[in-house]
Amino acid sequence: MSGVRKVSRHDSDASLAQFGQKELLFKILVIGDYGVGKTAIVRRYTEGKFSSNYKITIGADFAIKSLDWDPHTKVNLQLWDIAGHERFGYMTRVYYKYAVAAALVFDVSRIATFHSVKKWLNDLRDKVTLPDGSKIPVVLLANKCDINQAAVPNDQIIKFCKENEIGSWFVTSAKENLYIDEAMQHLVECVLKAKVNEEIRESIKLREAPLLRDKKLCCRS
Ligand SMILES: Nc1nc2c(ncn2[C@@H]2O[C@H](COP(=O)(O)OP(=O)(O)O)[C@@H](O)[C@H]2O)c(=O)[nH]1
Ligand SMILES: [Mg+2]
Repeated sequence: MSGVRKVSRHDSDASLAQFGQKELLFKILVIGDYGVGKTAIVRRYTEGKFSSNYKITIGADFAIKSLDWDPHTKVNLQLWDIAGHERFGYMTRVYYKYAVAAALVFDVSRIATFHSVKKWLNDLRDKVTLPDGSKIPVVLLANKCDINQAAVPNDQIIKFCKENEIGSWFVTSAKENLYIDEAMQHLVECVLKAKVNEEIRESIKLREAPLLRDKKLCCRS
């Protein structure tokens, strides 16, 4: 049995155009060392539950969370739990394929899991980019903040984020339900912003195209 309940598969880019509503599907990866709370975070976020005893999950698995983002937009998040592959310390390209964002998790009470974050980030950035070639948005989650034994000082986390171009980090607790909604909300905002930028770039390219006489100049941004 898997640790994350499969809810349903949604068709990519399903359209609610007839209701004047746009529906988006974002694949979001949840990665990090074994035991940091990835499954707990996904469960908390998608089902509102916490358990201290999850079965080890085998194989890639995902859960869906639907957000009514604004009156015109519904966002379906497909959260991919790493599902028992942590022991390898990296993931296959197939798992990363089509992902538009990632939550990178470590356990604040175990410094070794923080040291692994760099490895996860390198693997991620090596294997996946947004369609325009830019880095996918990443949020760093310092989980289990309810445990009063923070082994990783905040300044180390801040320094790491700065050095590795991670825009934001959140102190979270799947157990106490702290800052998980906020972190995911932030990640979706980043994806929407990246998507908007891409759309603008596309429209600029389209508008510029008839003006270009020299083909060699075409489509360079
Ligand atoms: N105290 C505390 N324990 C947590 C938290 N999140 C997860 N855990 C516990 O940490 C263990 C590993 O969690 P799990 O979600 O299976 O980790 P995963 O291997 O990264 O998927 C389980 O016993 C969870 O109950 C948290 O925020 N606080
Ligand atoms: Mg798990």
